[in-house]
Amino acid sequence: MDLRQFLMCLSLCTAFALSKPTEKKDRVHHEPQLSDKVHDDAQSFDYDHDAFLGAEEAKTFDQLTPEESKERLGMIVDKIDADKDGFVTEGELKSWIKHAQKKYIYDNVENQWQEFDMNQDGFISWDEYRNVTYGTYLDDPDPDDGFNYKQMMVRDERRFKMADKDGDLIATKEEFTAFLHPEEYDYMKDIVVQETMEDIDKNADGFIDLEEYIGDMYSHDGNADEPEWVKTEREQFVEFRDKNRDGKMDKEETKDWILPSDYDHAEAEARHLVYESDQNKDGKLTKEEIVDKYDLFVGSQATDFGEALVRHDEF
Ligand SMILES: *[C@@H]1O[C@H](CO)[C@@H](O)[C@H](O)[C@H]1NC(C)=O
Ligand SMILES: [Ca+2]
Ligand SMILES: [Ca+2]
Repeated sequence: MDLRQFLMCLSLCTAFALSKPTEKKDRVHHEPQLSDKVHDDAQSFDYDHDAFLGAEEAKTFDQLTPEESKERLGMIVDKIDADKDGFVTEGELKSWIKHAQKKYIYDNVENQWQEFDMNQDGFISWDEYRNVTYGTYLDDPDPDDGFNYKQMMVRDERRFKMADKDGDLIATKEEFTAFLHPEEYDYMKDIVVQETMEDIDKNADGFIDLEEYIGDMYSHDGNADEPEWVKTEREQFVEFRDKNRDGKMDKEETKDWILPSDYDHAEAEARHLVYESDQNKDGKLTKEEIVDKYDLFVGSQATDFGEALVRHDEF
């Protein structure tokens, strides 16, 4: 379970108590890869297609004729050119790639939207969210299932208020996305760190010490020896996590652990796409330059046909 699923579970699967994990729990959030394909342009542009469109959308282009692909690509270029100056810059391309990669997040929010927007006004107020999520608890504040709904609700409200930038307790779609997927938003990083620390910091002193750190991922199994990975984690804690060597992780150290600043795949891919298609070498792309190189950006039946031949040759 990655951090995203974990956080989603915290706010949504409130009916299920999280059992103590016996396997290593991964709290670290990494930027996902742009594609599960190999990036080897000598073989195919499949990686670039996945990066540029997102894997799902990339598949739909493989069904189109080259003419249809070019036409749809042209329309996409208009969207990428955010400042409408007729050029696509590396920065605009990078933002586009990041957006395409997060499509599954927007889809996820879209799928949940109707359920929470009870009055269908295009916004989700805290009252709506609370009523839908905690309605049964509010009706019966003392349920027998032993689950601490109160604590969960207080925590959700705090996160909701953090996501709600203008403080009106009504979430726009963007704000609600930040609420459900806080690790995707810079302005939510502090609350992601805070929630994680509260989970792990059992003695509530505001720090994560070595035993709390290990206790979060491994529960002692009687007198059994600690597995090798637990010993490795102990070393990791001492050598890398606890940077100032005071024996415990503070907020900053916890942040470096769960939200590492990863290699920026989207930026590298944007640079690559510009480099490969910038004919007059002015550092930015016109629609014409992009459409000329359409097979780099998007698939079509033609490229699919070519790859089918390559695959056929392998047998
Ligand atoms: C939430 O539930 C309460 C109590 O049933 C009700 O008074 C209130 O109007 C509801 N709010 C919304 C936004 O549905
Ligand atoms: Ca708002
Ligand atoms: Ca420390």
